Amino acid sequence: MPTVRLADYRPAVCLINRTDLTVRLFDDHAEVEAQLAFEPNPAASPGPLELRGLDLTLLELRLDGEELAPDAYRLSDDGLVIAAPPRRPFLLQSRVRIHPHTNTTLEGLYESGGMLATQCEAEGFRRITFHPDRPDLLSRFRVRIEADQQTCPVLLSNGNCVDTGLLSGEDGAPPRHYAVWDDPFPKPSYLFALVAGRLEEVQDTFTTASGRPVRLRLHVEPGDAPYTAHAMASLQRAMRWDEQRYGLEYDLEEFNIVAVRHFNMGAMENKSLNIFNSKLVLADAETATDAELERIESVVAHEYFHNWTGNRITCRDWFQLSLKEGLTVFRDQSFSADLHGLALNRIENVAVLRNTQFREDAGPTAHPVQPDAYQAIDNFYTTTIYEKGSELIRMLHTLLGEDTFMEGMALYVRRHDGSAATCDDFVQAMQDAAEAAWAREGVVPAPFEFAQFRRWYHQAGTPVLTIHRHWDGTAGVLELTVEQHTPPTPGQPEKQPLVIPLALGLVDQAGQALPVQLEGEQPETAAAERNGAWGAHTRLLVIDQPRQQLRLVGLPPQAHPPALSLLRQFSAPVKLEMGRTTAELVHLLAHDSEAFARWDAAQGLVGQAVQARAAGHANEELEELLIAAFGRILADPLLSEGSRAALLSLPGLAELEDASDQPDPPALFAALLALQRRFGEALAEPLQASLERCRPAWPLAWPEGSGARRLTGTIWAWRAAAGDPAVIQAAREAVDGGSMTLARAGLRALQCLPIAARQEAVDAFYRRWQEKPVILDAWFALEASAPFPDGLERVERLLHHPRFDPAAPNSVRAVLGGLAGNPPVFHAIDGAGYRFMAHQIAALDQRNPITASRMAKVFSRWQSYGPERRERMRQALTALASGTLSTNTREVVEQCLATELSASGLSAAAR
Ligand code: B3K
Ligand code: ZN
Repeated sequence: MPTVRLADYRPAVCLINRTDLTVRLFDDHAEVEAQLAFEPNPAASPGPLELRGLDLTLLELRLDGEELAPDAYRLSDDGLVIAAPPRRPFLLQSRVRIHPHTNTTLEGLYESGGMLATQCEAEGFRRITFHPDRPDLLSRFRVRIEADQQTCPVLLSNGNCVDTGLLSGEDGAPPRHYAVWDDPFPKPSYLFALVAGRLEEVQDTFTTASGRPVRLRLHVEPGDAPYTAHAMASLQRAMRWDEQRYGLEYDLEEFNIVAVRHFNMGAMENKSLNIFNSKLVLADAETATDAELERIESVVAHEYFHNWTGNRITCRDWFQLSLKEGLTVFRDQSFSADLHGLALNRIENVAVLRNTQFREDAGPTAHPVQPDAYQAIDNFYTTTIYEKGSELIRMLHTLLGEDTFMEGMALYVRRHDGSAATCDDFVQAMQDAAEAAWAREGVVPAPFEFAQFRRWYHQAGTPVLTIHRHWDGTAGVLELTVEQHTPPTPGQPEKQPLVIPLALGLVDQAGQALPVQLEGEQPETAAAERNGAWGAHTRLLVIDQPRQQLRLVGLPPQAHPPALSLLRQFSAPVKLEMGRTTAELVHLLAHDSEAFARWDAAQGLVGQAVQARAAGHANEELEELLIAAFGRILADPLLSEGSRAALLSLPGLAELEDASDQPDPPALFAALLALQRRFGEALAEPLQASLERCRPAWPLAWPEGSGARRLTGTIWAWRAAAGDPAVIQAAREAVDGGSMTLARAGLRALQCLPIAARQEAVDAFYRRWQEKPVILDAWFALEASAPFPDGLERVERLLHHPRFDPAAPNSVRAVLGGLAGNPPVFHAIDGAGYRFMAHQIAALDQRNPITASRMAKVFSRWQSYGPERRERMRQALTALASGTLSTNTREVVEQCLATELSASGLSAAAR
């Protein structure tokens, strides 16, 4: 499969004005008639016209009404080329046959639970009809759908429905009908959508800021309507928020969401017809956890926000994917933070970033936020494009401040609305707004160079900041030496220094915040003004040199240096390396007024405690300190239950692995469990008291009570690990209660304990939810990650379970992802877990390459493990590589096997 390169980008030879489709749906196939109105592109030199097409049977091809002579075009496996298209506007008509009912890739048009639905991003449209199918070609779509009225009463596409009616058929044939949809906004083909089926509809309305009514409809499988209220309310909140914060209004008379059971990812932002994985639509407190409700709210918002950042301004080519994804993630994170509080939201997002993106950035599939080459674009819907992309936008926001950032956004929208843009266009709009603001405010010199900031888009790898300090206790001067370094990544051995916003604070011996004043600056008041949203006691520094010295002056002279609270609010996606002592971290955990840095201190300490246990010798002293600190946190009246739960949360396994040299995942996993038992035993009383305090909040409706429920989950896990019979019973009984959050907290608390109550709870959950596939996936995941010796047989049984649907990516991910998250079984030293996984991925790849290639990334860190695991994983990868693989999976497997990563890129990463 050839590599696609950004350097090869050329404007299309022809533009398209209109894409008119007639889609005729039948029981076992569909026929698609397309009329494409082309015209020569003045920005391109003449050349052959390339249309893409996959698994299409061409029935007819006409140019301006005339059948095209066989020698006028060339048909191949992946498209059709017209050697010499007319140098004037022309109409190309094609008619093809496709087979949605046997399409297991879940791309293009396919069947799911009796309905037909599409997924076109990135390159699915070519499975529907011949088309250039590139994001920089925007055209107006008009779509006529014809189908059996009984099996497909609902017919949907983008835009407004302009006509419906009955078709006169043959006598005795089942009645057929049609609907015509017109989308007034030109769009790229990846935003096309079509849905046909028997669907139940839930309606509501929204009136835009300028007073236009919008009809909102959610379409779900019959029987699911009672579970749609949360998604609908989330949509309305998102629509309002985008008006209020960004001044961006919805632009059509209707907005539709369809829930589909078989879906490769979370959801898709097709213009006015969002298609969602049903697990991200169907939810209430009884059927979904608080975390799931919050995720649904944020994904509904994310897809809605794409209407401006993605649809109206789209991507010129797929190398610009983060233009829409990074920005839209930033927008959905801001939305959630506005609704539920910035501090906890930021902590959650950073935990995800560290456990997924940092891991990706340190392995063989590391790539820049703007990659410059790929084989299968689907492999690039990664946490780097999304989450790191969002961090880049956040850094711009941090560096420019809210007002200037919003001016940059407005400029970006003004310049590029209705067109396909690049990441560079976005940064340019920000730069222009910033330079205007700096000129207005007399800011000289510029606080940073945009050209240097742009390197973030092109350089892969997580930068490491190494900080050394020198304390002059007599003068009250703290000298910091900050060095930045980005480790090598595949294809990028050398890295350039970046612009890194570093937010910093100081905490004195008594736990008070000290003002941060750089040498040569005015004290206090000036700092407060300059820092804006950060407040007087946080200083935002710009690190842009390989090595930089900073002198913090005006500090009270004393023997002990103040504690350094660094990277507040996680001001940049970097790792810190500095010799902070346990005492200093404990001090920050007790006193830091900034929530993120405080949480981060706890994470660092717990991480050390886990590593010590995994290495075979518990650090008693550290554990005692943590127990005392957690005791204080549990009793601290100034903290919310949610903050307590966050401070008590344990680091993720991926992050722990990345912080170890040759990690031993089963040992880390056992250490985490043992530590929970230790905390549960040592903190019995404060945990019990906190439980009593949380209990009255259990029945409150989300988002109320979610902090208390989360803390309850932690307490249950720790106390159950310590063997508390009352907690074990409460956890078991929660499965039969009215809150899914508590039910799953109970299951989690019991999950790793080889006791009868565990199996009883799991069985009870199954009995209760066996008819609801979306919910039952949680059961599949639980069973697949049960850390018991019969692990692989258990997984094998799950894969053959009558309720397991191999065509549903959710279920496949539940079982295979559950196995990958089951260290003692997946990482068994004999390699049986790896072999099993490789075998399953190879089989899955035959049906669904997108889901298979994602799963293949479970092997990506093979080189970081000890010699035995490394060899067994390599064998599993090699076995995969020796079989027939899709382009998607082959690309991932080959990246993993390529050994160009230098030792330094692989060694234990800094924290
Ligand atoms: N844009 C889609 C993702 C499409 C993935 C294609 N393989 C969802 C989103 O990011 O909103
Ligand atoms: Zn998106």
